[in-house]
Amino acid sequence: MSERIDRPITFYRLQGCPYCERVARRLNEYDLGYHSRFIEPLHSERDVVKRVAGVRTVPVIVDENTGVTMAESANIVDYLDATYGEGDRPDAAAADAGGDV
Ligand SMILES: N[C@@H](CCC(=O)N[C@@H](CS)C(=O)NCC(=O)O)C(=O)O
Repeated sequence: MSERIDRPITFYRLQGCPYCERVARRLNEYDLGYHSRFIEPLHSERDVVKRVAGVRTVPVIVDENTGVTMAESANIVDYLDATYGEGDRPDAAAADAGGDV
């Protein structure tokens, strides 16, 4: 796992979801450890994200390092940039090595 953070980020996502992929790319770019939680495709059965974040959409992240729970891919990407970015973003190509822990 990445040593950038003490606790892996929990990442609620859905297979094939482009918004989730956007967040995954950024997590990988910053070499942040995370656990993926793939949720139920059926909207009505997405109780876990509803409970955690108050929404039934994904992506959602829970970052216990900062106490942040967040939905909406654009907000999550902004949050990751602001919290873990160090000026210029690392080359996306170099980031594909990261991933689930
Ligand atoms: N604006 C949201 C859109 C997310 C979104 O539409 N996610 C889809 C999966 S790809 C979803 O959860 N759809 C269920 C719904 O809209 O209730 C974002 O950028 O995160």
